[in-house]
Amino acid sequence: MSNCIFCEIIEGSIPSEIVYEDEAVFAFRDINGQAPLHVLIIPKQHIASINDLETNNAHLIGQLYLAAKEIAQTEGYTDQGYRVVMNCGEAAGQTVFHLHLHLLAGRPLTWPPG
Ligand code: DGP
Repeated sequence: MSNCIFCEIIEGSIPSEIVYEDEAVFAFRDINGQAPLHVLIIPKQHIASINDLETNNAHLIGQLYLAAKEIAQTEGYTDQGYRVVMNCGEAAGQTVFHLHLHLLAGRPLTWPPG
């Protein structure tokens, strides 16, 4: 999709530090990391937010979580623990309207989040 930063990252026209890629999923380090590990896991298909999900996206959402599990394992955080979170809408802090999971690890993560 034009005018989408994350679509441009998938295409490679905006550089990123890629940590995972398969036929449907792309993952790269957050430019403004909030923890020693902060990776964004996104579908290659442009979907703006959770509000735009449809029933036929259910498998894709599972693929995002399986990628999170694999990246956490590759980066060495399986046993220590990690957080996977998806913001939906401006009040929740969503700033980029291309669906993305945040994968965070490497420091104590408090609850509830701010
Ligand atoms: P959210 O606030 O949930 O929409 O998260 C968007 C995240 O995207 C935020 O943590 C910063 C990150 N981000 C925005 N622009 C870029 C970029 O050009 N490159 C990378 N690597 N991350 C970006």
